[in-house]
Amino acid sequence: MKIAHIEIFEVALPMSRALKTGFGNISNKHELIVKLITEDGLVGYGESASLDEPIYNPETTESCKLILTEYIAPAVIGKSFETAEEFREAYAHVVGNHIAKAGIECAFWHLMSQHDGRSLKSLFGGVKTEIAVGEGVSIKASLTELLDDVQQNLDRGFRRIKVKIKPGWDVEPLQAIRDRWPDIELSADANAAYRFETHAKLLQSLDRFSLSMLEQPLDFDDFVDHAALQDSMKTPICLDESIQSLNDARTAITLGSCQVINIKPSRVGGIVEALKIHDYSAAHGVSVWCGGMLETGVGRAFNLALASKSNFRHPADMSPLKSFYKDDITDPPLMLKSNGCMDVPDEPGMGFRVNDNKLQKYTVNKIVI
Ligand code: OSB
Ligand code: MG
Repeated sequence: MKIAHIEIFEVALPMSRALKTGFGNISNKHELIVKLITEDGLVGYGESASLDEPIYNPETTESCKLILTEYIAPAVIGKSFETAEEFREAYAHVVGNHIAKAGIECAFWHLMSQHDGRSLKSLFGGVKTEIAVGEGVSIKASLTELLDDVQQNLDRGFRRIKVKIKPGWDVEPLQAIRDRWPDIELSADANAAYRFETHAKLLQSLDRFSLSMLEQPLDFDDFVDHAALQDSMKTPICLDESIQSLNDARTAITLGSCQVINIKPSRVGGIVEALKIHDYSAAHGVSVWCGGMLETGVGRAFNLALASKSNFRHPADMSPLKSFYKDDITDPPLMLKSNGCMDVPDEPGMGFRVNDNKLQKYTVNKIVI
Protein backbone atom coordinates (compact mmCIF):
# COMPACT_ATOMS: atom_id res chain seq x y z
CA MET A 1 0.00 0.00 0.00
CA LYS A 2 1.43 3.31 -1.11
CA ILE A 3 0.75 6.32 1.14
CA ALA A 4 -0.34 9.13 -1.19
CA HIS A 5 -1.80 11.74 1.19
CA ILE A 6 -1.82 12.44 4.90
CA GLU A 7 -4.22 14.70 6.77
CA ILE A 8 -4.05 15.61 10.44
CA PHE A 9 -7.15 16.92 12.18
CA GLU A 10 -6.76 18.67 15.50
CA VAL A 11 -10.06 18.04 17.24
CA ALA A 12 -11.57 19.43 20.42
CA LEU A 13 -14.54 17.44 21.66
CA PRO A 14 -16.53 19.29 24.31
CA MET A 15 -16.01 17.54 27.64
CA SER A 16 -18.92 16.83 29.95
CA ARG A 17 -16.69 16.55 33.01
CA ALA A 18 -13.04 16.93 33.95
CA LEU A 19 -10.71 14.07 34.92
CA LYS A 20 -8.98 14.97 38.19
CA THR A 21 -5.83 13.02 38.97
CA GLY A 22 -2.65 13.02 41.03
CA PHE A 23 -0.85 14.84 38.16
CA GLY A 24 -3.51 17.52 37.67
CA ASN A 25 -6.81 18.05 35.90
CA ILE A 26 -7.84 17.42 32.34
CA SER A 27 -10.77 19.67 31.49
CA ASN A 28 -9.83 20.47 27.89
CA LYS A 29 -8.39 18.14 25.36
CA HIS A 30 -7.16 18.79 21.83
CA GLU A 31 -5.97 15.71 20.06
CA LEU A 32 -5.10 14.53 16.61
CA ILE A 33 -6.94 12.30 14.18
CA VAL A 34 -4.50 11.06 11.56
CA LYS A 35 -5.92 10.17 8.14
CA LEU A 36 -3.85 8.16 5.66
CA ILE A 37 -4.99 7.89 2.06
CA THR A 38 -3.41 5.33 -0.24
CA GLU A 39 -2.72 5.58 -3.93
CA ASP A 40 -5.71 3.26 -4.45
CA GLY A 41 -8.02 5.49 -2.42
CA LEU A 42 -8.19 3.47 0.81
CA VAL A 43 -8.67 5.68 3.87
CA GLY A 44 -7.28 4.81 7.31
CA TYR A 45 -7.81 6.67 10.57
CA GLY A 46 -5.82 6.64 13.78
CA GLU A 47 -5.66 8.82 16.87
CA SER A 48 -2.84 10.52 18.73
CA ALA A 49 -4.63 10.85 22.07
CA SER A 50 -2.38 13.57 23.42
CA LEU A 51 -3.07 15.84 26.36
CA ASP A 52 -2.77 19.60 25.96
CA GLU A 53 -0.09 19.80 28.64
CA PRO A 54 2.97 17.60 29.38
CA ILE A 55 1.63 16.45 32.75
CA TYR A 56 1.21 12.72 32.15
CA ASN A 57 4.15 12.12 29.82
CA PRO A 58 6.43 14.60 28.02
CA GLU A 59 4.21 14.91 24.95
CA THR A 60 1.52 17.48 24.17
CA THR A 61 -0.90 18.00 21.30
CA GLU A 62 1.45 20.65 19.92
CA SER A 63 4.49 18.35 20.14
CA CYS A 64 2.59 15.54 18.42
CA LYS A 65 1.54 17.89 15.62
CA LEU A 66 5.12 19.05 15.12
CA ILE A 67 6.69 15.60 15.19
CA LEU A 68 4.07 14.11 12.88
CA THR A 69 4.27 16.98 10.40
CA GLU A 70 8.00 17.58 10.35
CA TYR A 71 9.46 14.13 10.91
CA ILE A 72 7.09 11.17 10.70
CA ALA A 73 4.75 12.03 7.81
CA PRO A 74 7.66 12.95 5.48
CA ALA A 75 9.24 9.55 6.24
CA VAL A 76 6.22 7.56 5.03
CA ILE A 77 4.58 9.68 2.32
CA GLY A 78 5.05 8.40 -1.21
CA LYS A 79 6.34 5.05 0.07
CA SER A 80 4.82 1.57 -0.01
CA PHE A 81 4.45 -0.73 2.99
CA GLU A 82 3.21 -4.28 3.41
CA THR A 83 3.24 -4.61 7.20
CA ALA A 84 2.93 -2.40 10.28
CA GLU A 85 6.45 -3.43 11.34
CA GLU A 86 7.79 -2.16 8.01
CA PHE A 87 5.72 1.01 8.34
CA ARG A 88 7.11 1.92 11.75
CA GLU A 89 10.64 1.11 10.60
CA ALA A 90 10.35 4.13 8.24
CA TYR A 91 10.34 6.52 11.21
CA ALA A 92 12.31 4.42 13.73
CA HIS A 93 15.01 7.13 13.72
CA VAL A 94 12.57 9.39 15.59
CA VAL A 95 13.22 8.78 19.29
CA GLY A 96 10.34 8.68 21.80
CA ASN A 97 7.23 10.68 20.87
CA HIS A 98 5.07 7.61 21.35
CA ILE A 99 1.68 9.29 21.28
CA ALA A 100 2.52 10.90 17.94
CA LYS A 101 3.70 7.54 16.56
CA ALA A 102 0.69 5.60 17.83
CA GLY A 103 -1.73 7.81 15.85
CA ILE A 104 -0.15 7.19 12.49
CA GLU A 105 0.60 3.51 13.16
CA CYS A 106 -3.05 2.87 14.06
CA ALA A 107 -4.12 4.57 10.82
CA PHE A 108 -1.88 2.11 8.98
CA TRP A 109 -3.48 -0.85 10.81
CA HIS A 110 -6.87 0.51 9.72
CA LEU A 111 -5.66 0.52 6.10
CA MET A 112 -4.37 -3.05 6.44
CA SER A 113 -7.63 -4.19 7.92
CA GLN A 114 -9.54 -2.96 4.86
CA HIS A 115 -6.88 -4.10 2.40
CA ASP A 116 -6.76 -7.65 3.85
CA GLY A 117 -10.52 -7.83 4.61
CA ARG A 118 -9.78 -8.73 8.25
CA SER A 119 -10.94 -7.15 11.50
CA LEU A 120 -8.50 -5.35 13.79
CA LYS A 121 -9.29 -8.08 16.31
CA SER A 122 -8.14 -10.74 13.88
CA LEU A 123 -5.02 -8.75 12.84
CA PHE A 124 -4.07 -8.31 16.51
CA GLY A 125 -4.75 -11.97 17.39
CA GLY A 126 -7.74 -11.18 19.62
CA VAL A 127 -9.86 -14.03 20.93
CA LYS A 128 -12.67 -12.52 23.03
CA THR A 129 -16.08 -11.57 21.65
CA GLU A 130 -16.69 -9.09 24.50
CA ILE A 131 -14.49 -7.40 27.05
CA ALA A 132 -15.23 -6.31 30.62
CA VAL A 133 -15.19 -2.54 31.22
CA GLY A 134 -14.39 -0.54 34.35
CA GLU A 135 -14.67 3.15 35.14
CA GLY A 136 -12.40 5.65 36.83
CA VAL A 137 -13.50 8.05 39.54
CA SER A 138 -11.78 11.44 39.78
CA ILE A 139 -10.40 13.05 42.90
CA LYS A 140 -13.43 14.74 44.49
CA ALA A 141 -14.14 17.67 46.75
CA SER A 142 -15.96 15.47 49.29
CA LEU A 143 -16.65 11.84 50.25
CA THR A 144 -20.35 12.36 49.52
CA GLU A 145 -19.54 13.37 45.94
CA LEU A 146 -17.22 10.37 45.62
CA LEU A 147 -19.79 7.85 46.89
CA ASP A 148 -22.47 9.32 44.60
CA ASP A 149 -20.15 8.94 41.63
CA VAL A 150 -19.26 5.35 42.52
CA GLN A 151 -22.96 4.53 42.95
CA GLN A 152 -23.78 5.95 39.52
CA ASN A 153 -21.00 3.96 37.89
CA LEU A 154 -22.09 0.74 39.58
CA ASP A 155 -25.68 1.44 38.49
CA ARG A 156 -24.47 1.82 34.91
CA GLY A 157 -22.96 -1.66 35.13
CA PHE A 158 -19.21 -1.01 35.22
CA ARG A 159 -17.32 -4.07 36.40
CA ARG A 160 -14.51 -2.32 38.28
CA ILE A 161 -14.12 1.04 40.00
CA LYS A 162 -10.70 2.72 39.81
CA VAL A 163 -10.27 5.54 42.29
CA LYS A 164 -7.79 8.30 41.57
CA ILE A 165 -5.73 8.95 44.70
CA LYS A 166 -3.03 11.38 45.81
CA PRO A 167 -1.42 12.23 49.16
CA GLY A 168 -4.24 13.48 51.40
CA TRP A 169 -6.93 11.71 49.32
CA ASP A 170 -6.29 7.99 49.76
CA VAL A 171 -7.14 6.10 52.97
CA GLU A 172 -10.37 7.99 53.67
CA PRO A 173 -11.97 7.63 50.23
CA LEU A 174 -10.96 3.95 49.97
CA GLN A 175 -12.29 3.26 53.47
CA ALA A 176 -15.57 5.00 52.66
CA ILE A 177 -16.02 2.92 49.50
CA ARG A 178 -15.12 -0.35 51.21
CA ASP A 179 -17.49 0.41 54.13
CA ARG A 180 -20.35 0.69 51.66
CA TRP A 181 -19.28 -1.91 49.05
CA PRO A 182 -17.06 -4.56 50.70
CA ASP A 183 -17.04 -6.83 47.64
CA ILE A 184 -16.77 -4.73 44.47
CA GLU A 185 -13.66 -4.95 42.29
CA LEU A 186 -11.80 -1.83 43.39
CA SER A 187 -8.42 -0.41 42.37
CA ALA A 188 -6.53 2.83 43.01
CA ASP A 189 -4.50 4.90 40.55
CA ALA A 190 -1.93 7.26 42.10
CA ASN A 191 -0.54 8.65 38.83
CA ALA A 192 2.99 8.80 40.29
CA ALA A 193 2.03 11.15 43.14
CA TYR A 194 3.88 9.34 45.98
CA ARG A 195 7.52 8.86 47.02
CA PHE A 196 8.88 5.68 48.57
CA GLU A 197 10.90 7.50 51.25
CA THR A 198 7.95 9.51 52.45
CA HIS A 199 4.96 7.25 51.79
CA ALA A 200 6.02 3.59 51.99
CA LYS A 201 4.11 2.92 55.24
CA LEU A 202 0.98 4.64 54.04
CA LEU A 203 1.01 2.74 50.75
CA GLN A 204 1.56 -0.59 52.55
CA SER A 205 -1.45 0.18 54.73
CA LEU A 206 -3.65 0.15 51.60
CA ASP A 207 -3.33 -3.67 51.64
CA ARG A 208 -6.32 -3.78 53.97
CA PHE A 209 -8.67 -2.59 51.21
CA SER A 210 -8.18 -5.71 49.07
CA LEU A 211 -7.56 -3.67 45.94
CA SER A 212 -7.28 -5.59 42.69
CA MET A 213 -4.24 -3.39 42.03
CA LEU A 214 -2.46 -0.20 43.03
CA GLU A 215 -1.54 1.67 39.86
CA GLN A 216 1.65 3.71 39.45
CA PRO A 217 2.25 4.88 43.03
CA LEU A 218 5.81 6.21 42.40
CA ASP A 219 7.78 8.13 39.79
CA PHE A 220 7.60 6.93 36.18
CA ASP A 221 11.33 6.08 36.03
CA ASP A 222 11.60 4.55 39.50
CA PHE A 223 11.71 0.79 38.87
CA VAL A 224 13.87 0.16 41.91
CA ASP A 225 11.56 1.67 44.53
CA HIS A 226 8.53 0.12 42.87
CA ALA A 227 10.26 -3.26 43.32
CA ALA A 228 10.94 -2.53 47.00
CA LEU A 229 7.34 -1.43 47.49
CA GLN A 230 5.94 -4.48 45.68
CA ASP A 231 8.13 -6.68 47.85
CA SER A 232 6.65 -5.09 50.97
CA MET A 233 2.95 -5.32 50.12
CA LYS A 234 0.36 -7.89 49.05
CA THR A 235 -1.62 -5.66 46.69
CA PRO A 236 -0.43 -6.15 43.11
CA ILE A 237 1.31 -3.05 41.81
CA CYS A 238 0.35 -2.10 38.26
CA LEU A 239 2.62 0.13 36.20
CA ASP A 240 1.17 2.68 33.77
CA GLU A 241 3.44 5.73 33.26
CA SER A 242 6.59 3.59 33.72
CA ILE A 243 5.92 1.29 30.77
CA GLN A 244 6.79 3.12 27.57
CA SER A 245 8.25 0.17 25.69
CA LEU A 246 8.95 -3.56 25.72
CA ASN A 247 12.30 -2.77 27.34
CA ASP A 248 10.51 -1.01 30.21
CA ALA A 249 8.28 -4.07 30.64
CA ARG A 250 11.38 -6.30 30.71
CA THR A 251 12.99 -4.07 33.34
CA ALA A 252 9.85 -4.00 35.50
CA ILE A 253 9.25 -7.74 35.31
CA THR A 254 12.91 -8.63 35.81
CA LEU A 255 13.19 -6.40 38.89
CA GLY A 256 9.78 -7.38 40.28
CA SER A 257 8.53 -3.78 40.12
CA CYS A 258 4.96 -4.85 39.35
CA GLN A 259 2.60 -7.79 38.99
CA VAL A 260 0.32 -6.16 36.43
CA ILE A 261 0.92 -3.89 33.41
CA ASN A 262 -1.44 -1.28 32.02
CA ILE A 263 -1.00 -1.24 28.24
CA LYS A 264 -2.04 1.87 26.33
CA PRO A 265 -1.13 1.81 22.64
CA SER A 266 -0.68 5.62 22.87
CA ARG A 267 1.91 5.48 25.60
CA VAL A 268 4.00 2.74 23.98
CA GLY A 269 4.03 4.12 20.42
CA GLY A 270 1.39 1.91 18.85
CA ILE A 271 -0.02 -1.56 18.46
CA VAL A 272 3.20 -3.30 17.37
CA GLU A 273 4.89 -2.44 20.68
CA ALA A 274 1.69 -3.14 22.65
CA LEU A 275 1.56 -6.66 21.17
CA LYS A 276 5.19 -7.27 22.14
CA ILE A 277 4.51 -6.17 25.72
CA HIS A 278 1.40 -8.36 25.83
CA ASP A 279 3.32 -11.42 24.66
CA TYR A 280 6.33 -10.86 26.90
CA SER A 281 4.09 -10.32 29.93
CA ALA A 282 2.09 -13.45 29.14
CA ALA A 283 5.29 -15.50 28.85
CA HIS A 284 6.35 -14.26 32.30
CA GLY A 285 3.02 -14.79 34.08
CA VAL A 286 2.24 -11.08 34.35
CA SER A 287 -1.30 -10.06 33.42
CA VAL A 288 -2.10 -6.88 31.50
CA TRP A 289 -5.12 -4.67 30.98
CA CYS A 290 -6.00 -1.88 28.59
CA GLY A 291 -6.00 1.63 30.00
CA GLY A 292 -7.18 4.73 28.17
CA MET A 293 -6.16 8.28 27.33
CA LEU A 294 -9.68 9.65 27.01
CA GLU A 295 -9.64 8.69 23.33
CA THR A 296 -12.45 9.47 20.92
CA GLY A 297 -14.22 6.50 19.33
CA VAL A 298 -11.30 6.19 16.89
CA GLY A 299 -8.68 5.49 19.54
CA ARG A 300 -11.09 3.39 21.59
CA ALA A 301 -11.73 1.13 18.56
CA PHE A 302 -8.07 0.07 18.54
CA ASN A 303 -8.02 -0.36 22.34
CA LEU A 304 -11.13 -2.52 22.19
CA ALA A 305 -9.67 -4.85 19.56
CA LEU A 306 -6.36 -5.05 21.44
CA ALA A 307 -8.09 -5.82 24.75
CA SER A 308 -9.67 -8.90 23.15
CA LYS A 309 -6.30 -10.69 23.40
CA SER A 310 -6.00 -13.49 25.91
CA ASN A 311 -3.65 -11.96 28.50
CA PHE A 312 -5.85 -8.87 29.01
CA ARG A 313 -7.26 -10.14 32.29
CA HIS A 314 -8.74 -7.07 34.01
CA PRO A 315 -11.58 -4.71 33.03
CA ALA A 316 -10.52 -2.00 30.54
CA ASP A 317 -10.84 1.80 30.82
CA MET A 318 -13.29 2.20 27.99
CA SER A 319 -15.93 4.73 29.06
CA PRO A 320 -18.81 4.89 26.63
CA LEU A 321 -19.92 8.20 25.13
CA LYS A 322 -21.13 10.83 27.62
CA SER A 323 -18.79 9.71 30.41
CA PHE A 324 -16.26 12.39 29.49
CA TYR A 325 -17.44 13.85 26.19
CA LYS A 326 -20.73 15.35 25.08
CA ASP A 327 -20.36 13.95 21.58
CA ASP A 328 -18.07 11.73 19.51
CA ILE A 329 -16.81 11.57 15.94
CA THR A 330 -17.66 7.91 15.32
CA ASP A 331 -20.89 5.97 14.76
CA PRO A 332 -22.29 3.93 16.34
CA PRO A 333 -21.35 5.06 19.87
CA LEU A 334 -19.46 2.69 22.16
CA MET A 335 -22.12 0.77 24.08
CA LEU A 336 -21.82 -0.68 27.56
CA LYS A 337 -24.06 -3.75 27.80
CA SER A 338 -26.02 -4.54 30.94
CA ASN A 339 -23.41 -7.18 31.85
CA GLY A 340 -20.73 -4.45 32.04
CA CYS A 341 -19.06 -5.59 28.81
CA MET A 342 -18.55 -4.19 25.33
CA ASP A 343 -18.76 -6.23 22.16
CA VAL A 344 -15.57 -6.47 20.13
CA PRO A 345 -16.25 -5.72 16.44
CA ASP A 346 -15.06 -8.49 14.15
CA GLU A 347 -15.50 -7.14 10.63
CA PRO A 348 -12.97 -5.48 8.33
CA GLY A 349 -12.33 -1.86 9.32
CA MET A 350 -12.27 -0.52 12.84
CA GLY A 351 -15.87 -1.50 13.57
CA PHE A 352 -16.93 2.15 13.83
CA ARG A 353 -17.43 4.73 11.08
CA VAL A 354 -15.80 8.12 11.28
CA ASN A 355 -18.62 10.63 10.90
CA ASP A 356 -17.20 13.22 8.48
CA ASN A 357 -19.66 15.93 9.52
CA LYS A 358 -18.74 15.56 13.16
CA LEU A 359 -15.04 15.33 12.41
CA GLN A 360 -15.34 18.65 10.55
CA LYS A 361 -17.48 20.17 13.26
CA TYR A 362 -14.95 19.50 16.03
CA THR A 363 -11.81 20.19 13.98
CA VAL A 364 -10.10 23.40 15.05
CA ASN A 365 -7.06 23.02 12.81
CA LYS A 366 -6.25 20.82 9.83
CA ILE A 367 -2.86 20.05 8.29
CA VAL A 368 -2.57 18.52 4.83
CA ILE A 369 0.71 16.89 3.89
O1 OSB B 1 -3.76 7.29 34.49
O2 OSB B 1 -5.00 6.08 33.28
C1 OSB B 1 -4.52 7.18 33.55
C2 OSB B 1 -6.17 9.69 31.19
C3 OSB B 1 -5.09 10.44 30.78
C4 OSB B 1 -3.85 10.17 31.32
C5 OSB B 1 -3.69 9.14 32.26
C6 OSB B 1 -4.77 8.37 32.65
C7 OSB B 1 -6.03 8.68 32.13
C8 OSB B 1 -7.24 7.98 32.54
C9 OSB B 1 -8.37 7.97 31.57
O3 OSB B 1 -7.36 7.51 33.65
C10 OSB B 1 -9.13 6.71 31.55
C11 OSB B 1 -9.94 6.59 30.29
O4 OSB B 1 -9.43 6.85 29.18
O5 OSB B 1 -11.12 6.22 30.39
MG1 MG C 1 -3.12 5.31 35.17
